Amino acid sequence: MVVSVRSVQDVAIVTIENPPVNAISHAVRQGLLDAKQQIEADPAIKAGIIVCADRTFIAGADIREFNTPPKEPHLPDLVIALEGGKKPLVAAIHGTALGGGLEIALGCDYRIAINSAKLGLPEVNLGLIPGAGGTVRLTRLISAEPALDIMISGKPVSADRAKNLGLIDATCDDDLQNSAIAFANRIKDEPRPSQILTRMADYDRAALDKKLTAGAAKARGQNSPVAVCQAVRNAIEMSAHDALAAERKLFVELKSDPQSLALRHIFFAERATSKISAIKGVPAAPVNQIGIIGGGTMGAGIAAACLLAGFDVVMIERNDEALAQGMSRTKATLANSLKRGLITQAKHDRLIAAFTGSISYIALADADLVIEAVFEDMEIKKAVFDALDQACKADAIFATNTSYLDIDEIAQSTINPTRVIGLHFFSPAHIMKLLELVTTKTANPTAIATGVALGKRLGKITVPSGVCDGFIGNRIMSAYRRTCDYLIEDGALPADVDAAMRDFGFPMGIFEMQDLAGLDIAWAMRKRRAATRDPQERYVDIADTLCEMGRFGRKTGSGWYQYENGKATIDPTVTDLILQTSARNGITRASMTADEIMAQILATMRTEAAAILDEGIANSADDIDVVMVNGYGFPRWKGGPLFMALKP
Ligand code: T1G
Repeated sequence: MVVSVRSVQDVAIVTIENPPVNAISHAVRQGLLDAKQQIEADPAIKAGIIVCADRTFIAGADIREFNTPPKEPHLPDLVIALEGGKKPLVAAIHGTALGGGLEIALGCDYRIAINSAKLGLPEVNLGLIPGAGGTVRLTRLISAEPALDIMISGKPVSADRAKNLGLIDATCDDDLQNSAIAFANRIKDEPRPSQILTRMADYDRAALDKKLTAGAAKARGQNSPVAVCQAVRNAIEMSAHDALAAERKLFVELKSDPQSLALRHIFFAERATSKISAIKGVPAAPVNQIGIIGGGTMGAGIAAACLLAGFDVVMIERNDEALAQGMSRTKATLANSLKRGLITQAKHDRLIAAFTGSISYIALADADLVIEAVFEDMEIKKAVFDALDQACKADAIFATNTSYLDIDEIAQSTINPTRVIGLHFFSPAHIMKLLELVTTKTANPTAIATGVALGKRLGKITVPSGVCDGFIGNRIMSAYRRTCDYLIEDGALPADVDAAMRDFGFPMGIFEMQDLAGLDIAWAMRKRRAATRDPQERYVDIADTLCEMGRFGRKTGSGWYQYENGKATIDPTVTDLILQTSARNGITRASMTADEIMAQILATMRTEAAAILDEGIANSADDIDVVMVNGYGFPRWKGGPLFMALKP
């Protein structure tokens, strides 16, 4: 029974139990409708509460049902049935009340929530808008501007914020069910509040219009934010009946929009990446204390991520000065989280207390897992792992954060290679959600399972990768960066390529990105590989020339572009260099359109992805899409380079 009803004196308690997140499946909709009818028909019942079992209130409509024809009762009709009738309903919220879950709560007369609950209408993240009356009821209940903020951001609000907005009637401590019953006993003999659809909270039209214009402008080619803005306009300009009909029409259109299909694909793909068959049923090793070797940008960021996730962290550096710098980098990140209100002062102080450092590996005697993040040099890394072998307990798991060095070789240099994995974080490590878990030939299932569990605790999207040059993401990026070098030698200019990538939906183009990251990093790698490069492979040396000129990008004031006060401008020197290179190589330059540029970039991504799949480096095409969307700026609403290729 996904929906059950029991009563406590004259209050009915409707409990939904549809794990894992009480999503509104057809059975839940039917069960709730039956429960409402049962309450209305029972003379002994004066009021009802709707509560959910397990960890959360309803987290939304069941997204898995979206690709099949909807079955009655449809959710909008259920909400109307809940708000009708003679007896009041109280929604009792814990965990997250999201999407259709909040819309069901808006169909109730009252809403109460425990202090830790969150409430939102995140449909825009799926390329949709609320489709069960949420755009109308939320706008009319709490006023158009905060309603627009909630729907266009897709971000939930806290119970406290919801109370201040008038979205809920009360908050309570953890004893939710008894608080809800007490609340119901207080209101059961009171006149029912007016239905939300008959209300219209005041709003400032001028301020709203500014937000609506800004919201649509920020959409950057995405359809659902624009639809949210339209739905809010409808909610204040149309009758409730017409606004509901208009919302339904917009929702149905968006449900078959390729952008929504792509976003729903990515939603499930992200949750599937860490379901690795090789570790099914294998318990992760317990991890309480994590050692971080290296306090540079990555080491300090990883230390912050681990502290914020509740681990004890010991940072190791080679001398006192480097240790002090590394620890202060991590503490600065924690201070910033405090300043931005992401953590409380009490939590901040606990994290600082959980953070220690040493220049001696002896401090790692109790570490359960150690993440190495030192300079990208194989000999230096091997020396670190040798020291770890001497200092750490026999069952400690070792991980390297290397971006491209051979982890099999590192593992083979240790006493017990089965406990060595790669954990490739992306900078800034405490913010970027992507984590590539690199499994060596020798890694044992416990080490892999522990890496997956760590990723979950850190709130990461953990994608398994085999060992190869660049793993999944950097390998694909190196391939399409080469293609972009070919394109500028063949006739395009960096600004053309960057504009094409931005128009496609990337936050920035590949040349802007190199100037931001620094051209010297890739230059050093190209020089290291020069001796082994395939002489038959086309090689464009324009970037090398820029580096020889000391043009490393933003940090030197010029790279592919010239920088004045942080603003990029096209530099004729670079244009001339490109033209001369084409001439020197006998290439007759030909201009190309943005579509032609993107077609070549996408083709390269897919070719490299196919090789990665053939070599067994990635487990699935979906995993590769997840990497490109979460680590390389591929527009989420296009689903990834491989999902796009499947489009009819
Ligand atoms: N439908 C189906 N399955 C869902 C689901 C949903 N709405 N939400 C989560 N799951 C599954 C998920 O795939 C995973 O499955 C498991 O639950 C745990 O999820 C009409 C149209 C609630 C904050 O967009 O944001 O209502 O991998 O790993 O990190 O207007 O899930 O275990 O097999 O993410 O603790 C609107 C989406 C829907 C919320 C929990 N609602 N979900 O996070 O667990 S559209 C949403 C989330 C809608 C109406 C519209 C998160 C979470 P498995 P998880 P988590």
